[in-house]
Amino acid sequence: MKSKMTISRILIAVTVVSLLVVAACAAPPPTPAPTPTPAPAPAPAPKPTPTPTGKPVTIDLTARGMAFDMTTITVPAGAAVTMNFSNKDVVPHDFALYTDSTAVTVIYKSDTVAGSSSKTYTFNAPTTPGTYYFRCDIHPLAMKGSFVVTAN
Ligand SMILES: [Cu+2]
Repeated sequence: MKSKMTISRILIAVTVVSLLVVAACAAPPPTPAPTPTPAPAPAPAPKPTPTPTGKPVTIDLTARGMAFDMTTITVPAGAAVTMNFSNKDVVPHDFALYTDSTAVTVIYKSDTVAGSSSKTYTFNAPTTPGTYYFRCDIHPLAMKGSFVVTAN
């Protein structure tokens, strides 16, 4: 009786092992993992030009007789402004652009232009449409105006 049990157990064990072997053989060979194709390197995005960013605009601003020849300068939002600044006086002037007439927050400030000379500046207009403020920082009460930025 005891040996019969043992034989039964052995048979069961052999059967199980056989089934496992058959199962292992029957199992489809592991498909090789597809070689990951390297993603095509994306074409380098064109680098944005740091400055200028917007539509090019040229402004000729003349200072003469302690006054600017324009009291309103209008440009499109974000314009790349080239300013030809001509100082026809004997005293120095400059061009400073502020967020408003409190002249606290500077958007752009040029170098001083000595009496009777010219300089060309480039700067970006604000990207937010609105009315800003410009002046000569040397003669802020006499030389000032509105810098209007229009929607593109
Ligand atoms: Cu001035």
